[in-house]
Amino acid sequence: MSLLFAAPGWDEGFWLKRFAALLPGRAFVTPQTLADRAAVRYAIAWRPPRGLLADLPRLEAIFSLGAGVDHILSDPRLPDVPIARIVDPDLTARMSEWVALHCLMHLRQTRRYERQQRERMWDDDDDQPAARDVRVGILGFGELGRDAAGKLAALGFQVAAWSASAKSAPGIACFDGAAGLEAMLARADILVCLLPLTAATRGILNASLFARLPREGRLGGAVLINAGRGGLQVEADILAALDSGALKGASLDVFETEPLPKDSRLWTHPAVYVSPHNSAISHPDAVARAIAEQIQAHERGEPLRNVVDRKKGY
Ligand code: NDP
Ligand code: OXD
Repeated sequence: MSLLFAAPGWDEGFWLKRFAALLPGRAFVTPQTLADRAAVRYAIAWRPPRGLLADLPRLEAIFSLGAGVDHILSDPRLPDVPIARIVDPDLTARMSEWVALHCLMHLRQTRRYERQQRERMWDDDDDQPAARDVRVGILGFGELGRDAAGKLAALGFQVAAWSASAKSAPGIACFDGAAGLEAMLARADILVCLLPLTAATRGILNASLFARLPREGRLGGAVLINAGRGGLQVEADILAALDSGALKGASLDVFETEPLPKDSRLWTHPAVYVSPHNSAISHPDAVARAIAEQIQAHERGEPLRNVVDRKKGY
């Protein structure tokens, strides 16, 4: 029986050493060394090559090396086995750090003061809003959205969150469904997106949505922060909204095409922060341990945790 590690572009030696230490005595294969397809029992994957996971007759489960699973579910030849994703406190905490950092950077006008420092300009004549004056709306109230919401509320922001199903949480205004989205957008000075990429959410961050954001908030316009997936956003619409004033600023960690093409205007737009899809890189030891523990539990007859609902797509 073997474990297939399929994560093109990742350092296979580094990862296989970690998995071998946690799961001693197992055979590990990669797409390049895969010879006996009938021996593969588990697949550990990040953006696996299309069709690779088909025709593995003894495959019992697929483990995503990240929290998202769109990179696996998009394979039209995906076998019908459970897919488990990473839910890890280290990853969650790092995402909340990034979200809080960017909410605070927009609140405290970091770009402006960096420019002023470069120009040796002492301009303190400013009306500084406090976090309590600013309304944050979070799209997605799952593992990541919930943690970020709690931390932003602790900083004093007025926090709301939107999910598919109805939720409640102390101190957070919760919205769900289509009507809930309208109500939440209307009070989002900062819109944070922590949604998964599914058929229902693809392209949701578009011109029509930006037009429903308030312009009268204390930041002088709405700000978009997206760390969900690049496929959630229409980049041409973001740039047009920044130019028209429908958006005041944006922080983007994910992009339609990654790496972000060199000629994208997002790189140089003065109101945009770009980070290279690393808002929440969890420690490799934490990821490997989480997957190894799942495999060991499964072999003791325990149910897999964090299994994806394939109908919902997340
Ligand atoms: P969860 O599955 O825990 O949460 C997803 C949330 O989105 C849930 O609240 C869900 O609603 C909501 N949702 C999904 N579809 C819809 C919809 N159509 N309408 C309204 N709400 C919807 O995921 P996580 O919080 O763990 O992760 C979210 C995403 O973050 C991942 O899928 C991944 O793409 C991204 N990510 C990005 C990283 C990065 O480095 N940039 C790192 C890690 C993750 P409900 O609660 O009702 O189900
Ligand atoms: C993830 C990611 O989904 O890093 O974990 O994007």
